[in-house]
Amino acid sequence: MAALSLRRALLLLVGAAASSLVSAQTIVTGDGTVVAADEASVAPAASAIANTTSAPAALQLTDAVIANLTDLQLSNISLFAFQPESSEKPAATRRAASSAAPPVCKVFPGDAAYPSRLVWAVLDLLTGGALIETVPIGAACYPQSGAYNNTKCAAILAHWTESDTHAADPTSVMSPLFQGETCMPAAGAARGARCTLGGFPSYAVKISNVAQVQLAVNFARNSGVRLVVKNTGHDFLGKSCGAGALSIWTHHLKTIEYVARARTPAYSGPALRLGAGVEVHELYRAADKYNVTAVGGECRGVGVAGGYTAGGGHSPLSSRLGMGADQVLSVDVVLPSGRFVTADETTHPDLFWALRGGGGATFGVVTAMTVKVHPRMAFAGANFTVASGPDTNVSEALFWNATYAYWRKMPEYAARGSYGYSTVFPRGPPGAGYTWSMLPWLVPGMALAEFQAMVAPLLAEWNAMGLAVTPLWFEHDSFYDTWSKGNFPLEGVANSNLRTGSRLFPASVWEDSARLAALLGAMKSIVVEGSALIQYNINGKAPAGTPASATNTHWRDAVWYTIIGAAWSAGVSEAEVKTVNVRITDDWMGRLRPFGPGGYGNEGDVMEPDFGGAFFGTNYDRLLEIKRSVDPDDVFWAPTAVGSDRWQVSGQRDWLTLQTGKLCKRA
Ligand SMILES: Cc1cc2nc3c(=O)[nH]c(=O)nc-3n(C[C@H](O)[C@H](O)[C@H](O)COP(=O)(O)OP(=O)(O)OC[C@H]3O[C@@H](n4cnc5c(N)ncnc54)[C@H](O)[C@@H]3O)c2cc1C
Ligand SMILES: *[C@@H]1O[C@H](CO)[C@@H](O)[C@H](O)[C@H]1NC(C)=O
Ligand SMILES: *[C@@H]1O[C@H](CO)[C@@H](O)[C@H](O)[C@H]1NC(C)=O
Ligand SMILES: *[C@@H]1O[C@H](CO)[C@@H](O)[C@H](O)[C@H]1NC(C)=O
Ligand SMILES: *[C@@H]1O[C@H](CO)[C@@H](O)[C@H](O)[C@H]1NC(C)=O
Ligand SMILES: *[C@@H]1O[C@H](CO)[C@@H](O)[C@H](O)[C@H]1NC(C)=O
Ligand SMILES: *[C@@H]1O[C@H](CO)[C@@H](O)[C@H](O)[C@H]1NC(C)=O
Ligand SMILES: *[C@@H]1O[C@H](CO)[C@@H](O)[C@H](O)[C@H]1NC(C)=O
Ligand SMILES: CC(=O)N[C@H]1CO[C@H](CO)[C@@H](O)[C@@H]1O
Repeated sequence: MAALSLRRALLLLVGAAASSLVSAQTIVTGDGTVVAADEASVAPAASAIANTTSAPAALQLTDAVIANLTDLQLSNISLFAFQPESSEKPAATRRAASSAAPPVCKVFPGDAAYPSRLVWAVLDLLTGGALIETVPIGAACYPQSGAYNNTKCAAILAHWTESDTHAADPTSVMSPLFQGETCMPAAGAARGARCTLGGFPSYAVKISNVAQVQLAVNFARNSGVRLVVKNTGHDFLGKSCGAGALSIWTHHLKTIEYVARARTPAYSGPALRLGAGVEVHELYRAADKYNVTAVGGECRGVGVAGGYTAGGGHSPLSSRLGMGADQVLSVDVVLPSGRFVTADETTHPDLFWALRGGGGATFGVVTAMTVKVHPRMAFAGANFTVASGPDTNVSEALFWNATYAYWRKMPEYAARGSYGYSTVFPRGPPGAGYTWSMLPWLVPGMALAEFQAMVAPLLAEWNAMGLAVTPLWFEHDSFYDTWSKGNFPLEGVANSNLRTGSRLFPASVWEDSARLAALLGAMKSIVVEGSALIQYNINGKAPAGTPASATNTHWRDAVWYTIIGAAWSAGVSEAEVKTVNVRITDDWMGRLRPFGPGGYGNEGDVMEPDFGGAFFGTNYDRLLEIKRSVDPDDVFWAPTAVGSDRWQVSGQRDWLTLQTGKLCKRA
């Protein structure tokens, strides 16, 4: 749509809004004056919000721009206006003022009130040609899709499990389950096979400046169209897709600037200013360039200033330097009203608190943030693999005894600043054994000799059991080398038909040996029944001096963070799919909840029964209050986000919520 010229869009407008336009070439302005409808009269407003990549915040939508458009009496221009000040007042005042019944559902394609193509063309014009009419990533593989391209299909299939493939697409997400898997790429998709949008948004704005975000937010709020924010698409719960929605695609906001001396009431020192689209590998490379250490995830492509920090953000550095959210000094955000503000300790402090851990797609669209960085430091660590099974000399009993020995020491390691990231996978059906891979275990700032001394008692305990493990030790003088030189795995994404859930276990469980034994037994039983286990031995405390944030309170006393999950084969019966899903939420999670009431919302179970308490802890009530105050009408909505329970996606089963239906208020 980028090719739409201003002139053509105007002509389109003329066709639809003849009453305010005398002819194709003129416009009647507010005071009745007839002016030529050409670039000279309309372009100033449009060019004032044209794009830039160098300073995204330099271009903002202002009342003056809207006034210019309004003066021209272009049809539907009110669709792009800010929320009137009166409704920015506290919720109680506003409720009394507006008597009209709120809409029951977000406007959906096919509804009479859904914006016409013409109206979308105006949005495209105003955003400088940034509107994309979306096409499913897999459409290239479907002969009947209108986007068939066998070469492209082969490339998508070859790179399907790489996060870049999905981050680079306007709508693709890495948990395709929630999109409905309605257009999965497949070699030789049968002629006639259907490829539909399913849970993909209908339109996306490819963002390069703040004004475009404001236009999209205003448009969604005024038109009633569902709004989605997509950055990289890593979300585990379907939070970055949604049927019929307009998506704000932040991936291209890539600026990284070094700030030598950032100053806030709580901090004085170096920082990095990050655009919303910056990914973990980009952050780490920049930090290395500036000779500092920055906090990000363990993987390559997660969006640091997007969902990662918004949800708390765990890191290989967390046990020493805190969570991702603990690094934030200020946040630039477009609010649900369309207004652009910077929130920090002193300005908009409630918002600043909420944006650090209170979840993505809830309080607005973050366009940039400033995060503190730390001195370059050395790292020591190790990785190893323990496998049991008929082709090994490790019995299952020995495997579990060795695993228990490690699990028992988690509080001790967490207290020393350890980050232990490992996976336990069943190697096949019962009896095939298990593989436990440490990927890696490290301590920021520790020398190798000290690290080896810390690990030695565990190795000795294993030796006494008859298990010989020879770790691969490593030592690097920077985090970038530690992270990039082969000690971390490249994680595959976009598996089909996969459901996961997560739990955080507090150190207090370890103080009661009977409870600890019960927890370890429960975890073992889940893996024995076929779950994968992704586990992190971590210390989620906030470092001294960190301003209070909305980070899930369950992170703060956690020493063990776990993700469990299972997949099912394509084409199995609905009953079998239900069995797997119910087992995860009710049975497996149910066994773990008594020991760990919290889960990590960024990697949680979309069906978590008390998602507020589990994903936000004791912060939930205050977060809900802030949500209701900045977004009383729920312009922003995402499954399991704060306040999300008053809406639901229609047509869903009670054991799994996908993003494939119309979003409606709960009865
Ligand atoms: C392979 C893999 C590895 C991971 N590793 C880690 C890890 O090491 N540590 C960790 O803590 N987590 C990790 N995660 C989880 C990750 O933190 C979440 O998936 C996170 O939400 C991703 O954010 P995103 O912006 O990249 O993804 P998206 O899916 O694009 O967005 C996630 C959520 O944030 C919202 N959002 C995105 N950008 C913005 C914005 N600018 N303003 C407002 N809302 C926004 C979206 O609407 C959505 O609700 C991992 C996930 C995967 C799949
Ligand atoms: C509004 O329009 C006037 C007249 O064309 C122009 O001079 C001015 O720069 C415009 N203002 C904005 C903010 O676009
Ligand atoms: C937006 O920016 C891109 C990249 O600089 C440029 O190619 C494009 O022409 C710009 N579009 C408009 C409408 O200015
Ligand atoms: C098909 O896809 C390839 C690879 O993305 C691209 O180079 C080519 O231009 C596409 N062909 C057509 C006809 O669009
Ligand atoms: C990088 O940082 C370390 C730790 O602060 C310091 O010792 C070293 O001199 C710095 N190197 C350069 C090239 O500035
Ligand atoms: C340690 O990690 C490296 C890099 O991922 C890998 O090549 C090696 O096989 C691992 N070794 C063990 C013992 O797990
Ligand atoms: C595992 O531990 C149990 C309990 O301590 C012990 O009885 C058993 O002999 C151990 N088995 C192996 C193979 O180490
Ligand atoms: C298993 O075999 C390896 C070498 O193949 C040996 O080092 C180890 O001690 C053996 N372990 C047991 C429990 O027999
Ligand atoms: C929301 C709104 O005002 N939509 C209008 C936009 O303009 C078209 C064409 O005039 C109308 O049909 C819509 O009702």
